[in-house]
Amino acid sequence: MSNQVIAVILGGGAGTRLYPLTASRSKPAVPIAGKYRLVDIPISNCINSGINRMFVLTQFNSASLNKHIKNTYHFSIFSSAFVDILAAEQTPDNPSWYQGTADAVRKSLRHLSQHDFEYVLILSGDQLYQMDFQEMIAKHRESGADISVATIPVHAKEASDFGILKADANGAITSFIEKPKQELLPDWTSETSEEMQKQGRVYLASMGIYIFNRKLIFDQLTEEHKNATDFGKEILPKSIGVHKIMSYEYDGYWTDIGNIYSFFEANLALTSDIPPFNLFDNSNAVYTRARMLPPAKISGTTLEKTIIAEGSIINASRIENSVVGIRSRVGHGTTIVSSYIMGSDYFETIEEMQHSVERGLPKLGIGERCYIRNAIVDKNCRIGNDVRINGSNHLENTDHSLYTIKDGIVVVKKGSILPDGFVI
Ligand code: ADQ
Ligand code: ADP
Repeated sequence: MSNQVIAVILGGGAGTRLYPLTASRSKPAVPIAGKYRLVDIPISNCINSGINRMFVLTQFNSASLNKHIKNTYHFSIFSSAFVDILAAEQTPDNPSWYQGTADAVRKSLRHLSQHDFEYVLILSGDQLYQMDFQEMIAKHRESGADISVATIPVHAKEASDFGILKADANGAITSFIEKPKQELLPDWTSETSEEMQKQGRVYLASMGIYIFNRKLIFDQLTEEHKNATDFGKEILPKSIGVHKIMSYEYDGYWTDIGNIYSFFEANLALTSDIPPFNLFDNSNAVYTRARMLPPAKISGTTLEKTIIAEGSIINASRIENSVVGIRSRVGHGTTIVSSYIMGSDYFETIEEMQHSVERGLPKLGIGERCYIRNAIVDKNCRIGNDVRINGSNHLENTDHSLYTIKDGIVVVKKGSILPDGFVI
């Protein structure tokens, strides 16, 4: 079945919701879980589902994304597999960036048309989940659908963030509204399973995962809705009653990680005893670049519910409920609580460290006697000694040259230098 499906991964719009993590890289390249990048999630799901032809659509083409894809996804020359990045590009007839999800797919049609496939699987690039797409494709085919939408029951408090739909007893979608206002919600409840009802999850949300039949995607984007820019706002609601559009209900773990708060929560959730997203699953491996890093070295540190990635050198006093990424260096006496430290892209040599110290520059990594709580520290930061970062809801949202505060989470920008004694 794999050669009947081609996947299109939507790698991000303007990227403002994950700012400042997207200030100097495209969204698919944002590092997660200490050693992966966002784009590894949908790509791994595709590979584990036997789908091995993928386009990643991105608004701008960062060096880190290119390098990551090029160095990670190597396929045999005897297979048709590929992961290709399509960055929004100006051509004589397309002077602009992707205007939205449908517009992004429209501009990729000329690349898609060169391949053999029956179905196109459209995926978001900012979700954490492990899903077997073959089951969804089989249902799509069995039901004779033109379009299938993966759906999941959600609570009232999240329902306004999603496309919400209603389906009949056979799963055919009968109505759809993109991000309904809270006051409209009473009209949009569904008869979800008993278990879901018990949890208060009575709204059927679109997961932003779609299957379209080949002919239909071309027809819709070039003729029927040739000016539509979004799937959720335009294409899906307008397809109801015109095409057969089915709901594929999913009941596994799935979370949107499109903003700083949800990104932070999803990373920290990986540290619980049995995390809902399982990195330790043989049959659902998450792929990433093989970096040949040395094992982590830890001394004198109390670790509680913490992930430490390869290449790290940790001398901290205590690290709790945190994710510590590749090549992190943390000095003596430091405490880190509920934080995501992304790590570094390179090691500093002993000479470079001495040179930094002589120039009064903090060494790469986190210094001594620091206290860091509720923070995301982006890659390649130099945090001096006795620095205090204490994220909390009392802090106002701000954007400083070295850090941004969003929803009480302090995000230290990539490559920032925080001098000794700095306090946030
Ligand atoms: P959102 O995620 O809010 O809702 P959107 O911002 O359109 O919708 O993003 C969908 C995906 O496409 C994201 O991965 C995003 O990064 C990417 N994307 C957005 N604009 C893009 C562009 N111009 N070029 C390339 N990629 C782009 C959607 C649906 C809802 C559904 C939720 C589920 O519209 O109906 O409930 O996803 O998360
Ligand atoms: P990001 O992971 O933040 O998206 P990139 O992958 O674009 O960043 O950039 C990281 C790359 O930059 C790494 O491959 C690393 O080799 C290189 N790099 C950056 N700074 C240095 C440095 N001082 N010495 C060696 N390599 C560096």
